[in-house]
Order: sequence, then structure tokens, then C-alpha cells
Amino acid sequence: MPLATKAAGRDSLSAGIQHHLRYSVGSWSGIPSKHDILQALAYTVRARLIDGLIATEERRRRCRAKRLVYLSAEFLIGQSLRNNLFNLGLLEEAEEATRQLGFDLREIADTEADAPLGNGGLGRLAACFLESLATRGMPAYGFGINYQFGLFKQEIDDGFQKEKADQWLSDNSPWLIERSAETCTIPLYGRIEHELAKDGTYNPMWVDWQIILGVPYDLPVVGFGGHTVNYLRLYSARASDEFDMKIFNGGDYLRAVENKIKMETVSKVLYPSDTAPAGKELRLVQEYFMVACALRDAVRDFHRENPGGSMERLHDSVTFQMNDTHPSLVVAELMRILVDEHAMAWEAAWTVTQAACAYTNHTLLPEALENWPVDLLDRVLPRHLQLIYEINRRFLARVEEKFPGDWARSERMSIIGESGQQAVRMANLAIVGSHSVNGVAALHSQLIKTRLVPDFYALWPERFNNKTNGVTHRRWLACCNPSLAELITRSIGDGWITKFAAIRSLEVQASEEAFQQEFLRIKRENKIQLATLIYDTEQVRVDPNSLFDVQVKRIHEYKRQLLNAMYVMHSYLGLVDEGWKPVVPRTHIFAGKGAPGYTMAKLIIKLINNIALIVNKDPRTNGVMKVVFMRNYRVSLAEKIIPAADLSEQISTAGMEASGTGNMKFAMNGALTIGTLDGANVEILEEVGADNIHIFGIKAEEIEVRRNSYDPFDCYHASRGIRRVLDALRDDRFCPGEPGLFQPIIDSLLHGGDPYFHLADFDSYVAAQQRVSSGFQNVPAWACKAILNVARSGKFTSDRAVSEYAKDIWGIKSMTG
Ligand code: 26Q
Repeated sequence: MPLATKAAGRDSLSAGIQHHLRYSVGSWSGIPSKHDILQALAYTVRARLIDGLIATEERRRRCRAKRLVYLSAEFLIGQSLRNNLFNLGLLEEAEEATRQLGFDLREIADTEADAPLGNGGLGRLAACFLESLATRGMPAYGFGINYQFGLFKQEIDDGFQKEKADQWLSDNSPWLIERSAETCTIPLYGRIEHELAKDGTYNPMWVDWQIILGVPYDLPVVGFGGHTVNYLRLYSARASDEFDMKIFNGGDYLRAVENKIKMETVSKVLYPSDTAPAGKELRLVQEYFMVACALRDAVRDFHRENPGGSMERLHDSVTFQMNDTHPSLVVAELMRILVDEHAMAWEAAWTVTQAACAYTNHTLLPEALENWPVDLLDRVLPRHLQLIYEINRRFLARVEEKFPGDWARSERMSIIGESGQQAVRMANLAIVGSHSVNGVAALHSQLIKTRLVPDFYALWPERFNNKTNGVTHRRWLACCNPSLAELITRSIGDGWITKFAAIRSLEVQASEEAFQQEFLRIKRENKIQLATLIYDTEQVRVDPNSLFDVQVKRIHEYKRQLLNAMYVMHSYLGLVDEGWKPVVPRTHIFAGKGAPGYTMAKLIIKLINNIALIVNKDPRTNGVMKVVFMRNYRVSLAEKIIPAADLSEQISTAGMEASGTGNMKFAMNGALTIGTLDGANVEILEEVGADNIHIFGIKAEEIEVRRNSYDPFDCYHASRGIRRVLDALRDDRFCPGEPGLFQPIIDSLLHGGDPYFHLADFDSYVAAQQRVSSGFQNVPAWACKAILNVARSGKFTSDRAVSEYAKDIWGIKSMTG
């Protein structure tokens, strides 16, 4: 019998749901649960996606189009149902179909668990890019790891963060399609046998390696309009049966099982830190596993599509984009494949590698750069270490040519660094092995050149470029804020959904009273919904008329949630001790996870929770202020919080936040930013204009200058406000039953030199907050500014970002015109 080739997806959604309720979910009697409906609807949508995948793949083959392989250790997908329905144009039909079954689509969609395969900004950026690339009809694919445990679930116990494993449906999600036939085999460990070839040349052999299997799972990524369905390919690690059988036949059954377990740990868990921690072997293996699987896939495709073709033109078929240094072993693995497996000459292989690879940097903190100890690499990937030495030898010869005798420079630029122990500097490897190095906001890209790697910039200025981040406005405005989306469409048509620059035509509405009224009504409605959620999850009653002041993001000292917390304490102490009357009532909303091993981040979470408890139970704060820490921040929670925000807190120490992307999401939903001149805030200021944003604080260059002479005690003595807050902390006013609990915070701020300049920026921050409060009193003026933020957020769509990458770096084109 021939294989079914008919597109399955043309039956109605209702028919599909009925079919899948019976045959996929196995529910045939009684009333199906919300979860049953979710599953059945997801399976119905999955069939449509598969039709799209097949059609897109055929189109790509026919065009022989160059493609992008986006390599990332993280893809923070969140929920999929609503966005898939939206992009397929099926939202209304799905609403009707679920209504007929007695359910509300919103409730069904809310039941879906997030796919938590990322820590924060970097992982979410990768997910936004895939959606924009599909919408633009680009042949672009994500490659990563199918972690069985994604980022931990955050519980709050007595104000402290507790981590719980989040076992999402890595092998049973309706969105994942297992592709066992494309399984690949990855060697690891082993040793090098130093041999000479017949002609006397050195011919090292990598022997005695172990094998891991990479089983791909594809998550379809549909673009708006449904014309293009690309995929994100996530690999699960499995033990090889063949390898097990060898041990097993040797009679050692238990060793065979142990080995299987060991191999399968490779894709077990996502590392929950968003800065590079001390080099852990498992993480290194993960990074190699992902890269090795992706390359095998690319090479196999190349041979399928260019039978007999020479790999010397590989870079005409594919570009490998490294999302930070996590996939930077791609440089060594590609060289190994070309030189060892395809017997290509070194120079030719190097030309291909550099032309095929590109690197995006996401951090300016030197301590967050990845370094892998040489001994560890030697044990796990001995052949790759050899290749890295050879890459480095040739590279340093170039440096010596250009800067003869400058040993200090060579030391700084060397791929192998010497600080305590010898280690491979992955950023240096990524820069040397790429034809493009980009930062993620204008300021960040500038600081890469002047502060992070000036020596590399001096050698290869043409390699460095900027690609300011963006977010998909379909998820972050159209889907998560449907009422505002509808108002926009009523006013300017629906062109903005695919051409977000068109959002600017809203500008003229900003000062129209009727439009302002509508805008404010929607904002208020979103705030009421969030207030209900806050009550349901945190049992705190908040007033939708108050100013919703929001800081939601990973908890980090450089992001300065502590500065915000200090302002909250300042307001509270002013109210209860000094009798200040606040200008407007505020609700201070926080959410975010701290890395499990990051003690200070976890103490800041505890501080915010203690402040919330004390402020919220004090009758003197009634009707004036509330503080909430919402637990378990994740994509789906962000989608509820952001549309309800009035004020977006983007207050990192200048020069430390590479870009930020939350800042963009808030602006497009009509929140005003209070922020430092850091990351993309600088560009948000440029776009929205100084009247429509609240900028404060020391600038990046000044921070650099002041770092040597800064004494936080000077600020303490000079500022009444700082003293009031720190003295209250010292006197345990925010931890009455837990004396000394927050001493480490005081120590860091005063005796530890306040490396993040909280005290230096405090007074300027308070002054900016005062401007915010008085601004909020003037309702029409505030609405006008908020609307202008929406209207002027056009630059910050990831559609623009991926088009710039496609043109300047990847050399890929739309297949849909
Ligand atoms: C590295 C080695 C070992 C274990 C973990 C890691 C690791 C994991 C995640 C290191 C860093 C990350 C994530 C970094 C991140 O999210 N950076 C953010 O990227 C955003 C997108 O460009 C920017 O907007 C943010 O400014 C940046 O902080």
C-alpha cells in the first residue's frame, strides 16, 4: 500500500478533536477534561503542522536554498498551542470548537505546561528568532538538546526559593515528532594513538572512544500565515545497543545498564545558571553532544542534496550561528570532520570553517566567559584538544606577524589561557573560528570592541558588527494582549502583524482622547486580570487603580532587584516613620528565579518576600502600597504580567546588561521604562524620545572611571535615604524573627565595595521614581506617553533582527518572497 500522501489537515478542527479524543487520548465516555481537550486539540494542530513541514521541506529542496543552523544550548519555548493556532489562522475556529464542547479556549490554552528549555533572555531570544524566521519564510532550523528536566520550578517556602524538578514532556509532548531514522552516533572520551602515515606524515588516530546516540525530536515552528513550517531539532541522548551488547555479552549485565544510565544523563538536565560556573564535565559533554549531532545532520544533508559534491563548498549550503560560546566546539568539530574524515587540507578546511561559522556574544562580564580546563578537554575530547592547539598555533603566528614581539598581546589573545590552570577560552575560539562576531545592542557591540576583546578588534575590525535584539511581537503583543491588538488593528489595519514598522502610524492616535480612553480601559482590564491571578497564586489583594511597577527577570546582582527593593523600603519607611504621603498608590511586582547556587540572589528573593509580608500586613500602607513576589516566573507568566504593567524596571548597572529583551516587550505593551543607559535601553530612548522614558543613573563610561575610586561609604554618609534604608536593614526591621539575616547584603553594599553601584545610583533612582509618580497623576499625559511607547517600538521586533542577520551574516533568503 502506498504511504499516505494526502494532506490530513483539511478536516474541521471539531472533527479532529473528536478523532483525537478517541484515538490519541483514548477518552470515549463521560465528559472529557480540560487536559483531554488540550491534548486532542494539540494533536489536531500537529497534523496541520506536519503537512506544513512536508510542504516547506519540498519547497526548500526545490530551491536548493542555503540554510541557517541556529546552534543554541537553550530554546525557551513556553507554551505552543495559542501561538500555533494564531499563526495558522485557526484561533476563531478553535474558539468555536472548544465552545461547542463546553470549554473556553483561553482556559484550555492556559492548561498547557511551558516547555522550559532555557534560563532567560538568551534562550527566549532563540525561540523568538525561530518564529520570525519562519514568518519571513527563511530556511532556518534550531538545533539543541531535548532536556528531560528543563529549568527548575520555583517554590517559595517561608520567603526562600526552593527548587523542584520540572519534568516536562520531553518524550511525550504533542509538539515533538520523534525522528529515530535520523539518529546519529557521537564518539566521546578515548585516547590518541600517534601514528605516521605511509608517506611519513603525522596521522593521529582517535581510538577507544565510547558512543552516545543522539535521537532527534522535531518541534515544528510555524510562521504567521502558515506558509512556512520550519523545525527546532532537539536531541535526546541514548546509549548505543551495540555498545551495551558488547558488555552484556561479556556477562556484565549490571555494567551494561549502568553505562546506559550514564549515557542518558547527557540530555537529562538544563544547567540552571545563566553565567558560566566552574567547568562541569557533564556540561562540556552536553555542549559537544549538541554540536556533534547538528554537524552530522548538516553533513548528511549536504551529501543528500549534493551527491558527490565537495565539502569545500559546504559554506554555500549552510551557516552555523553560535548562540553565545556554548556551541563553540562547532569550530573544532567541523575541522575534525573536514580534516580527519574528509581528508581535506588544513587551509581549505579552515576557510570552510570560518566561512560557515558566526558567533553572537551575550555578555560583557569577563567572569561569565566560558573557559574549559585543558585536562578535562583532553580526557573528554582528546582529538579536539589537539585541533584547538593547532588552530591556536597558526593563529598566534598571524598575531606575531601583525604585532611582532608583543607577547602580552599574544597572551591575551591566545585560545589557551593560563590563569591557575591551563584552559581553553571559548570566546577566543569562537572569534577566531568565525567570519562574524556580533553583539546584541549598539552599546554592547561597542563595548565588545573597546572593553571585552579590543585586541581582536584591532586585528579584524571588519569581523565585528551589531545586531540589536528583537522579540516576536506576535507572541509578545498580538497573542498575549489580544484587546490591545484588536484596538491597534481597528485603528491602523492588520498590516502590523507582519510589518511591525507600520505600528508607527499609531503615533497620531496618542493624543486623541477617545483612543486614550480605549487604551486605558484595556490596560485596566489587563490589570484586573493580573490582580485576580495575584490573589489566586499569592493571596495578596492589589488595587488595579494603583501604578503597577514591575521588575520580572532572572535574579542577578547586576540587574539590581536590590536597588528596586531599597526603593520599596525607602517608600515604606518614609510612610510609617516620616509620615510621607505617597503621590500615587503603587503595586510593586517582582518575579524571577535565582540560580540554585547563587546565595546572594536567593537572599535577595528572601528580602523581597520579607518586605512584602511586612508592608502588606501593615495597616498604615492600606490603599497606598503593596508588594508582591510572584513565584515561578516563566514565559507563560510573563505573558500575563507584561500586558498589565504601567512601569517597566530596567535598572541594571550601566555597561552590564548586554541588551535586555524584557524592556522591549514592556514598551510594546505600553509600559513606560524606568531605566539606566544600558543595553537596548539606549535604543529604546532613541526611539521613544526622552519625554516618554525615565532615564537615571551613572553612564557606562563613568562607571569604568569611578570603579577605582568609588567608596560606597561616601554615599552612605551623603544620603539620608540610603542611611535610613541600610540602618533599617541592619536593625532587622525586615527580618524581625531572623536577626542578622540580611547582613551579607549590607556587607556587600558597604564593606564589599558595592560592585554594582547600588548606592551610587540610589538618589538618582529615587528622583526618577518621583518623576514617575507625578507623571502617573496626569492620566491623559501618561496614556499619551504609553501609546507613544507602543507606536515607537517598531524597531524591536525580531522580524527586523533576523532580516539583518540573514542579509549581513547568513546569506539566506526568503523562500516565499
Ligand atoms: C554557561 C556555561 C555553563 C552553564 C551555563 C552557562 C550559561 C547559560 C545561560 C551562561 C549564560 C546563559 C544565559 C545568558 C543570557 O541569557 N544572557 C542574556 O541574553 C539576552 C539575549 O541576548 C540579553 O538580552 C541579556 O542582556 C543577556 O543577559
